[in-house]
Amino acid sequence: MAAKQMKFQEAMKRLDEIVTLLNNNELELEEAMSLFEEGLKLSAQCEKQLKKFETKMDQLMEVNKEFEDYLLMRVHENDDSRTKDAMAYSLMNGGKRVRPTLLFSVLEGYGIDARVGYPCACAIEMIHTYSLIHDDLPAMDNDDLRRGKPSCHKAYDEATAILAGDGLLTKAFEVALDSECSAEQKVALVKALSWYSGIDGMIYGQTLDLQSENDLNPTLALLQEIDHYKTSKLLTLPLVCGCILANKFDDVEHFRKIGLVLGLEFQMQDDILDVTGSEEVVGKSLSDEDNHKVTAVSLLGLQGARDMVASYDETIRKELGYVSCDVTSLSKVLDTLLKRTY
Ligand code: GRG
Repeated sequence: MAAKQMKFQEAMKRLDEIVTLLNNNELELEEAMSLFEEGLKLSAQCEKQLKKFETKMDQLMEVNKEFEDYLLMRVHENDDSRTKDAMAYSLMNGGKRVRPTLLFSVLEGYGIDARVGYPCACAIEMIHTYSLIHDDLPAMDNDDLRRGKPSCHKAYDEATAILAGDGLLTKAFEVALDSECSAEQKVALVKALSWYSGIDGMIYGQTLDLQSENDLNPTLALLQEIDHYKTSKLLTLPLVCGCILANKFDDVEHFRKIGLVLGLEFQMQDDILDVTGSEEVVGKSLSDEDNHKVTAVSLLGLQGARDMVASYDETIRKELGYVSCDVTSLSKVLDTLLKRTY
């Protein structure tokens, strides 16, 4: 393959091979020279690609900073209150902004500026934050910490945390309606926000999760159903909203499939990391296994779970091939999300 046509990862891999071969000192002079030249070309190519990547990252950072300011501005609108402080505390508390990033990359694929997606991405992040605040409450998961900091009801109090969640959920719809698009698109956005996060979406997932708490032997199907609703629905929402904002309703079905599989894969990776991450540190599996928690990995085995991840990957790639936009940026975001090691 000509050096120019190689992808960055392939070029880096080849460079690594060349360095190893050259270090072995077992080559004829002519072969060593030819490899050296190939290495020089590849390293120039990688440097060029890295520069391009840096520029892209700078642009993304700019969007990120601007979006953070947008979130802060929207959450503090109108009169101050203790509830509003609590809303802002949780909204600006170090979330990874996975869902906004998904929305922005879909828009980029359609050639639309990320700013067009700010109101909708803000609305989704508000709904995501409300779900985390309520999930941490004593009546639910009873977590004192969220993202390593006191959870909302610990930083404020339980009643304020309930109101902060309610405030974020309801504000989300007001903010989404500020999207610059047609009335038909706005109706579709509001319907999607409600559908994916509501009682037939994420809330149903939380309901199933609560119901299954005392089930000591949940089936794989049940675990996947919980993930499907609790995780996948809110990861699908930004992809679907991206299509709606781009007025590409024909792509919705494919993005819906991608989002649903993405959530299952995201959770499966989490379960795998829970085992392998611990293994790396102490040489044996801990956490979920030691807590006797049944997970997809304990039901399928590590290899079975990895095979499942590979088949999810395959489905996502296939569906990405059907959508009408450029999926380069979205593919990178998905790779980063799914290949995480933390
Ligand atoms: C209370 C209605 C209600 C729902 C709660 C979101 C949720 C449902 C529970 C939180 C627990 C959990 C592990 C849910 C699965 C979804 C998920 C992976 C949430 C975390 O998303 P990230 O990683 O969070 O994007 P950050 O902190 O980066 O924003």
